[in-house]
This record gives sequence, C-alpha cells and structure tokens, in this order.
Amino acid sequence: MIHLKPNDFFHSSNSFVTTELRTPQEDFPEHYHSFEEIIIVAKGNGLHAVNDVPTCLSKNYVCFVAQQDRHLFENVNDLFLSNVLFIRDKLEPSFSLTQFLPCTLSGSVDWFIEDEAAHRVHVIIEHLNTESHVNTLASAAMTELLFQQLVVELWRGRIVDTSSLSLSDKVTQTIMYVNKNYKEKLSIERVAEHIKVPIRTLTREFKRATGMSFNHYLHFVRAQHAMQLLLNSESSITKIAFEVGYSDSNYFSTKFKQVMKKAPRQVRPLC
Ligand code: RM4
Ligand code: NI
Repeated sequence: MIHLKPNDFFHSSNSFVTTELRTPQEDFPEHYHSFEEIIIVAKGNGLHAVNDVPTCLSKNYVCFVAQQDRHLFENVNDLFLSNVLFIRDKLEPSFSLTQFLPCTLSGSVDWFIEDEAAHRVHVIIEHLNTESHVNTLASAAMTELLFQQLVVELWRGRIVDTSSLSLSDKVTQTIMYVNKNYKEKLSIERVAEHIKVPIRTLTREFKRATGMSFNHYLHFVRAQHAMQLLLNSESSITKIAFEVGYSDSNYFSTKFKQVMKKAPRQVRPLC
C-alpha cells in the first residue's frame, strides 16, 4: 500500500504544516501517511473510505485523518478539497489548542461547518497555502499561527444551532439528520416539512450536494454503519440488519451489496 512520507510534502526540516489544494481531487488509491491530514471539502462529492468504512463527501465536510489511518477517494465528481497536512508531535500544540484538535482516541473526527465559517476557513487556507510554501523563519511562524486559527475556526464553525440556517446549510442539516437518525423510518417528505424547505427544492439540492437521491443516501449510511459493525463487532448479520434500521435481513444484504459492491457475508464470512 502507498505510504506517503513527510519528505515528499513538507518543505524543510522545520516545516510541520503544509497544504495541498486539490482542485479537483481525483480518485486516489488507498494509502496512509507518517503525518496527519485535515480534509476540508469546498464543493462536489465523492466517497471517502477510512479504514474500509466509506463516507459520502459533500460541501463543508471536515475530516481529520490520523497517522495510522488508511484512506482513499473514489467515485469523485467535481470534488474540490483542501488537504492540510501536519505533524502533531513537532508542532507541540498548546493545551488550549489541543482542545480543538481532535484526536482519534477521543471524540468525533468529522463534522460539517456552516457556510459562513467555511468562507473564513477558505481565506485562512489561502494564506496558509502561501506561507507554508515559503522557507523563511517568519513564514514558518506565520504558518503555525494560521494553522492554530484554522483549527479553532473549524471547531467553532461546526453546525450545532440549526435555527437560522441558509438553504445550503439546511441541505447540510438534512445530511446530518440522516447520519444521525438512519435507524428510523425516514422520508424526504418528513424532513422537508421539518426544516421548512419545499420537497422539490430539497430533492434537487440534496442530489446536487451528495450525488445521491435521499433514499440511496439513507441506504448508504446504513451500509456504512453495518460495515463498521461487521468489521469491529461480533454481532450476527441479522442482528446488524436490525441494528442499522432494516426489518428484513435479506433486504439489508441486497442494499449493502449495492453500496459496498460485496455482500455482508464476504466481509464477515464466519457469521
Ligand atoms: C492526495 C490525497 C491524499 C493526500 C495526498 C497528500 O491527493 O488528497 O489524501 O494524503 O494527496
Ligand atoms: Ni491522505
């Protein structure tokens, strides 16, 4: 498997943060790195699998990839993203910064940010992209400060208050809603009513954001959780089917196979 090393990306021995802007990000095979990576999606969609579990990428999605993680990009469609690469140990983040810098051992490593925060984030990334490629002490110091600012903005910009969102943020909210409530019986009609967006508008914008219809996305998220359980638990396939929101394990297997291109039994042949 591809192993990306700091020497190929960081510009000097005192550079601990650097950027790779992918406009667009092409499909990229499974790899891991001896550094950490922050992925910030600007537009488009595609699949991002981390340690065999896929996620659907869409605008304003943020994800932290740890050193030991394997990941890949697949089925990308006009996907624009920023990669911010960093070496945590060398950065020696202050105590206050570490509270905003996720660590895979605790807390979530991916979320969505609001459109407004995304604008601020992209301005910081532009500066970071310039400074991190200049090999002077002043630029190294500036890079570190911009990185700190970025980490805090990403954290502070996460969508939590959903009361006064723009249409684009409401689509993001719908994605978050499915990500959270995938075990329930969900329909786009109910969600549209709940967030007060016309069904036709939500149908169109949801597809534009994720590249999938609402129902397809729901099966995708269920398959994603099922994959996690197949890989990391002892539960039977039938139990997993129920666990992720299906009442029929054959139907679950059909949908899982459509998404993952292999049957649950091929992931975990022994149950
Ligand atoms: C690739 C992809 C990878 C990243 C490298 C630096 O295009 O975005 O995730 O590790 O660039
Ligand atoms: Ni990577």
